Amino acid sequence: MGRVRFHVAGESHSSGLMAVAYGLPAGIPIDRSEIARWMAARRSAAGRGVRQELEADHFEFLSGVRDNVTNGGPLAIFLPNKDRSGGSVTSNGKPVSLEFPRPGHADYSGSIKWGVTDATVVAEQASARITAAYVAMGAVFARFLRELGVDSFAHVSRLGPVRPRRRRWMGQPRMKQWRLLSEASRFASLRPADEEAMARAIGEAKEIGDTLGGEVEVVFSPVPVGLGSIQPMDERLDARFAGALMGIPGVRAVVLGDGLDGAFLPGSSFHDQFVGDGTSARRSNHAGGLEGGLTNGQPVVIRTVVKPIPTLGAPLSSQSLKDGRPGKAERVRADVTAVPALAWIVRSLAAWVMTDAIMQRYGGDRLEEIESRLR
Ligand code: EPS
Repeated sequence: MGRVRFHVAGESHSSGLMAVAYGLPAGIPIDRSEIARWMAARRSAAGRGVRQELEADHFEFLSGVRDNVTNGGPLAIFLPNKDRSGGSVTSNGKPVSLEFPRPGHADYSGSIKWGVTDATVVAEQASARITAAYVAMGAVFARFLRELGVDSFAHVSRLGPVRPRRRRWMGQPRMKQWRLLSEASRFASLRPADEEAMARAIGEAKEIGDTLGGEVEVVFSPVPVGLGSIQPMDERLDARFAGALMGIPGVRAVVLGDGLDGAFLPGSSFHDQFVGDGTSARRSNHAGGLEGGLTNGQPVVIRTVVKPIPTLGAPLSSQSLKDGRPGKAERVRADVTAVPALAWIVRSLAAWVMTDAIMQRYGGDRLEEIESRLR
């Protein structure tokens, strides 16, 4: 467990969600309009459904803020839900019981676990609505990092059949430019031509009652050398990033740098050779800025792969939780894809891990102490 602990609670249609972060220093600016902007971006990202038009994602601080800066206490955010109906809803607005579990969802396993024949109680906990709480706090983590000069952005690097051209992030990427581009796009895309293809793919999936998964790439730069740990194993920064990002509903894989395809290249092609100028500069960044569980001074680059949403407009085969008879999975209100929204969610959780790593190495009680140590 790191220095900065982060917890969320709440259900999809309960009275609301909450996020709490412990261990943040005093003095981080709390800009409510910036948090609201992050939340609105997640909510209005392309591919989401009608629920997003219902929710306003208002938020209030329960503790941790005084005069628009953190005060060093637990930072607690409450997000009231507008839809407090208590359960999943059909597309015509009437509550249904979830008797037929959705393949790919927690419905089945959770119902067996808790001994229920209506998976609503499971779906309420397993809903990706909770990611609104991740992002509310993520905006604060990202702001902390920016105060220390560490910039970040996240973009959709794959959406169903659409595969934007891969870019190489090494040296000193023009972070501000990429951040503004990705943030301005409802698809979290870096290229208008990709947006058109993504819009088409989402439209086609919706038409046939299908859903889409994909991949988000997050980049941090500049990053100081030596964040993280070699041991204990769970404090290797690789493990911390993978653990946090795998904690997002629907995530199936976390790839550090080019670790997926690159692992099958010979070492002479994969490893990032030094330029040899006495700095941390390398000729490539296949490692994604992480070697031996530590940052190496190159941009940290991580890809997060998410499966398609399990709630399909054209439902899949299922069986009753009551008597096992075959039938179609429940058809409830849902999104076509959450991949563009995932860009904000991934950046939020990755920013938490980076915040924690910085606090571990340079930590203090006040922002200015950390700033001077980092300098
Ligand atoms: C979700 C289903 C939909 C989404 C919801 C996540 O909600 P509902 O069942 O009320 O239609 O809109 O996401 C959010 C509300 C959100 O803010 O992200 C699910 O089953 O995971």
